[in-house]
Amino acid sequence: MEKKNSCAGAGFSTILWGVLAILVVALMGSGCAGLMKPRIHRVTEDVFFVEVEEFTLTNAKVQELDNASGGKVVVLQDDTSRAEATVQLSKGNYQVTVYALGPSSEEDAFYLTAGEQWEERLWPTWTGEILPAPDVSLTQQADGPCKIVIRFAEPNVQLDRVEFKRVP
Ligand SMILES: [Ca+2]
Repeated sequence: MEKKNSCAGAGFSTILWGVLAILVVALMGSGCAGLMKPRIHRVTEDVFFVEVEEFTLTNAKVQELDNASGGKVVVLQDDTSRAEATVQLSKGNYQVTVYALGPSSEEDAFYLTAGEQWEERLWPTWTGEILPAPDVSLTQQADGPCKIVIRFAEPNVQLDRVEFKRVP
């Protein structure tokens, strides 16, 4: 009887550890879980883009803009604002480019984190029209999801799309 009891005890704790392990994995994965997976718009074999308006948005406003890709842009409202998404990437090297409109030089900066890279403060090359910000290099170690986060730096920046270009 005692042996049986200890066996049953072991079985129960195994189940408990199993449940704990599942919880831990779920928590670790929650960095990407639940984020929007925007549609991939392929331009060439090595280039595609995603619309920022299809990201998971926190304290951000979607606006219509005629010459924007998809006819829409996202404006982050304040320093709590962010636009986040998970993009499925094949293993390899990429240049990530955010296209945005900054109305003025005091209203054009944002922060970008692409995958495991450091967060970078970026702004489009000129004001008043939708233009690319400088490329950020990204290495995807294995086929799988890559998290993209754009954070508020300055007001009224109109974020249009994020382009991925495969590079050697
Ligand atoms: Ca757009």
